[in-house]
Amino acid sequence: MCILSKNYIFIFLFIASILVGCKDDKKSESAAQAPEKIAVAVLSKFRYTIGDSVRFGFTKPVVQFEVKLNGQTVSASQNISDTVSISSAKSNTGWQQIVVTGKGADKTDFADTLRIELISDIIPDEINYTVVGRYPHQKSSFTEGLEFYKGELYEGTGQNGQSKLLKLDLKSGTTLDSVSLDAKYFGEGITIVNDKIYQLTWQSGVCFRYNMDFTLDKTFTYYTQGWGMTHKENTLIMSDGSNKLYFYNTEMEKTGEIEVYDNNGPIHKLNELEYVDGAVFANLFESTKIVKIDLASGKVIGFMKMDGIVPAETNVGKDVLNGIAKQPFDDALYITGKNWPSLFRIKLTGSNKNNHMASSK
Ligand SMILES: [Ca+2]
Repeated sequence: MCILSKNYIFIFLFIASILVGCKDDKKSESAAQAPEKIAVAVLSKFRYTIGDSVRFGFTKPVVQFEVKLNGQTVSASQNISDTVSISSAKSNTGWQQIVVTGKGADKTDFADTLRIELISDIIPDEINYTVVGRYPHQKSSFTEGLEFYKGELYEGTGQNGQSKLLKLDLKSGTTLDSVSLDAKYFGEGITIVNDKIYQLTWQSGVCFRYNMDFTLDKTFTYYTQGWGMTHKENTLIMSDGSNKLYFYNTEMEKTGEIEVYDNNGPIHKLNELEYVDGAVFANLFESTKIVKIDLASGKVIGFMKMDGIVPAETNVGKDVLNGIAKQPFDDALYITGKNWPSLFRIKLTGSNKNNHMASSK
């Protein structure tokens, strides 16, 4: 019995030693077969202002090469110091892919992928405004979304156990209709398209779609966090707390995204949104600033300082500004915040021009 056990132990150790040996063999085999990848095309820096020439060099003599920017072949000029320049003038803001392929003087082919970050070439204008109206806002509402539809005001609110979709009387602030979310959901941005109301949730990845009588029509899922929401025609526009805006069709299938930048870098914490004439107004989380984003390019073209309307009694850092709505027939914006007692009607009164073009960094 004892001898048998010893034999088993011996056999086990023998097999184990073979397995370990095989593993080591594989390791040395794969190390021998995988040559080190040495980049031929290298960037001197990765961040550029749109319009700059993007420059890269070669680490060895090259006899021919081709450059693709986001999959499109672009013309590249090579100067006497062997650096290559391509134009970034037609690109959008954000991260872009450059692929350089070619042949070295040693007759070996190469293919290198480079990554550049393009920041905006526009200095945003400060947009001025005056407060022209003030309405009551329910202090119990932790505002996450605000939108007018066919003359009626709708609000989405957050916090687990307190999240609601509300239809409100603007003048009195009283509730005309409401539906509560299950306590496991933290309600976020809302938008209304073709008589359907969409409501995001923060971290659940679930979007609810309601009929105009507040009955649930459909639920969708998505892969990011849910923050703000608005729409342009039939395209839903969504933020997730980053510097990105995501585009979805009305069945919540993603159709695109843009990265939002000003002339200094990415603009993070995009929160509640409102689409107006080719631009999206977004308030920035934990800030009293609203930025105006050109939807075609991702560039911030203007900003508003909202410090003047933050109610004195708000809980600083928690009861932040988070509600922007535009009445289609009213040349004004309606602004409120989380648990604010008031909803303000403001008129934009022009902007301080900043000569627009930013210099290269
Ligand atoms: Ca809005």
